[in-house]
Amino acid sequence: MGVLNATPDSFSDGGRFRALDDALAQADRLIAAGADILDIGGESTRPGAAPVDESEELARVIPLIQALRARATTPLSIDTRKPAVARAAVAAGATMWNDVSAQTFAPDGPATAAALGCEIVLMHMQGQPATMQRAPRYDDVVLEVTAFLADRARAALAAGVARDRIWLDPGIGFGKTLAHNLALIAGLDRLIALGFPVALGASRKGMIRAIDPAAANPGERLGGSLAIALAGARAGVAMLRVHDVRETVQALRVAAAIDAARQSHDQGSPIAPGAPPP
Ligand code: HH2
Repeated sequence: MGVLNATPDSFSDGGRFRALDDALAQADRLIAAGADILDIGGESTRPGAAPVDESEELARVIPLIQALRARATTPLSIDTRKPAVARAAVAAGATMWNDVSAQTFAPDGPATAAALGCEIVLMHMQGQPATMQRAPRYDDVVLEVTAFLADRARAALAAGVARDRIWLDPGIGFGKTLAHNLALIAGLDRLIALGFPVALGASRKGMIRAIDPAAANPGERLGGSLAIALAGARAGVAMLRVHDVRETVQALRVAAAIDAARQSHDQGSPIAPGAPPP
């Protein structure tokens, strides 16, 4: 999933793709680089971000979705917490609703998702973007995030969303310390065990700077982003939300080629791995 933010203030690409032509050119680059889906956002949810009102968010994303639909067949996702924005985006051609509030932002979220019939991403966040990084607290972050997402998936199912339309996302950086983020990445198998496809978004995020303080600028976090993408893929994550599509696709292909070589090496070897020596 390639990130395309039509916002003035997103932490990584804020302001770069506000003009329609700039956003379309970036979409072309993401698609050429191998993105399977584009995630269009009109409201930054980075730590400290101020909420955006509905009319402003609609004005940022709907013309872009319409223009993209007219020129490319790549599926489009709308990154929004607001049911009205999701409705307009799906009417304009989006087929996925990516909601960082896991449909808790408005009471009609789950019913709207069911009526739209689109795919939905339910993401975990503790608190709200403006204040979520002040003092995140969990007793057992993996257990709590998994239980919350299981609960939100149940709410979606109860509202009538089809089971095969639901994705889950642990929400890296959304009300979490470095230790929480690392525990969630290390414990992805627990979330995957719920049986829904899992999405992961850690591209260029602050947790990388927390490990490498020299990477003050989000553009300097490619190495860390790739390390997390590979860890996610290895754990069985089905979708990676990234800014650097070409580099991520390349890393995944190289890792897959090594895995394939390991398998054929293990099969061709006269001694099965783990077998006692002759
Ligand atoms: N992260 C961001 C936004 N949307 N959606 C999902 N499903 N998972 C994520 O991890 C996620 C997300 C934040 O990143 P970005 O869009 O690059 O920045 P901003 O929120 O400043 O627009």
